[in-house]
Amino acid sequence: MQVGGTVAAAAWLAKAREAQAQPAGVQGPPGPAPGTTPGGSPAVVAPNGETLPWRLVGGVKVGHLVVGAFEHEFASGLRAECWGYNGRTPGPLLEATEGDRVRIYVTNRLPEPTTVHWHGMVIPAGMDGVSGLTQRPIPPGETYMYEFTLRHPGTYMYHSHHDEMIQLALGCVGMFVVHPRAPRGPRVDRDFALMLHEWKVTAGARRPDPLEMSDFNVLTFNGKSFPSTEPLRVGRGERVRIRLGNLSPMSHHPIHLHGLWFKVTATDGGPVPASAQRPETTTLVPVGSVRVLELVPEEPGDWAMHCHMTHHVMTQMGHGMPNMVGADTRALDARMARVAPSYMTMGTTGMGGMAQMGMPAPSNSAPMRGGAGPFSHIDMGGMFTVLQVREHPNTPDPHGWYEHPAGTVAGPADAERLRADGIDPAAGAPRR
Ligand SMILES: [Cu+2]
Repeated sequence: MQVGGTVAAAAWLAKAREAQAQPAGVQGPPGPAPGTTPGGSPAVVAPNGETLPWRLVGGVKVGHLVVGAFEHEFASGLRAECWGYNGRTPGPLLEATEGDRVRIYVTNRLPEPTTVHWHGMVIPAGMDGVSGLTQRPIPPGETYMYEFTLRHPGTYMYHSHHDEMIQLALGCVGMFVVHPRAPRGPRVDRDFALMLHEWKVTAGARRPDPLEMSDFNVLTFNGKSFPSTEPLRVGRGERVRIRLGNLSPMSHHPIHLHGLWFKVTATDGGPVPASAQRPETTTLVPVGSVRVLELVPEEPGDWAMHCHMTHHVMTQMGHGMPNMVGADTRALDARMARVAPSYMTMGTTGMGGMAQMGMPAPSNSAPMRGGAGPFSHIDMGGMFTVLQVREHPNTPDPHGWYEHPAGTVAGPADAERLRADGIDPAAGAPRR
């Protein structure tokens, strides 16, 4: 009976994934999600993720989450056994509409009990998923049923509420969007959901270390580190919503967007009144919180979007190394060369250039990794992605990157122009 159910669920999920892979009427990923919600907003896109398919049974939206272990790839060259929902972390995006009744089955394939808590949702207390307090934990191998009505639209999350330190650190997290039934506020053209997370993956280890408290070395948007993060593609002048959820074990993430200003229009506690929305370029997303941003980009380009904690955008770079910046290591290098001919002390001029040196690294690690950029190597990894603002967002870029109009890219200063402007690079800074 259980085997039959599992096979049916697997077939259903496979079919849903297939449908997800080729959304009708969309040219090139990512683009607007197929269809719109009853309130008229576009469906939410989860970059690098997927949306849980519902099955309508007697007017109830029925979904199935299978909690288990699986191999997850953070970026090419870096994999680990994570825990999550339906073979992914974060789990599939749950997306429904205000007033919907949902019935969510949770099958536990972990080696220990679990629960699912619906973070931020106001539902009957017995559905809140807190192990011991509101329900018995789900034993391994068993399936529990949660059922409630989505009374309040908003952006919420879901996560384990049993053995939280282990299960959240290993990836038992996801997002849950409830659209309003009638339009609220200005209609958005694009809607994205990104979950922020952090991990400690010791080089060569099979699993992330759930006991780490501070030295996280893999930082992710929707489970991926740059350059494996899928860009967010939008049109110039479009109204864009980005829903950020943070279920990292320990860190708050100040998320920064370049080239535009945004307002925080909602949290997981509901809409922020217009009078309390202030313009920002960075917003802190504390652990256990959602921040919903709305923006209208006016300047096309490839704009960086990243956590502004510098250690969170240089995955696995430099932790545990001595500080060599500015050190004169010529004598040391000469001595070391006697025993190791190719020896060179690293980090004396900073670490930005180390990303592209292709140094030998332990297997299953992503040290000193960034990504290829249109001008040179991008030395950031981790919690970094690109907001692609285009005049024609549904037309692919011929070279994969923004084509800058002539004369709008910073470059080497022209000697004649320097002279005309009275700038002498050999002199010190101008004095007043
Ligand atoms: Cu961060």
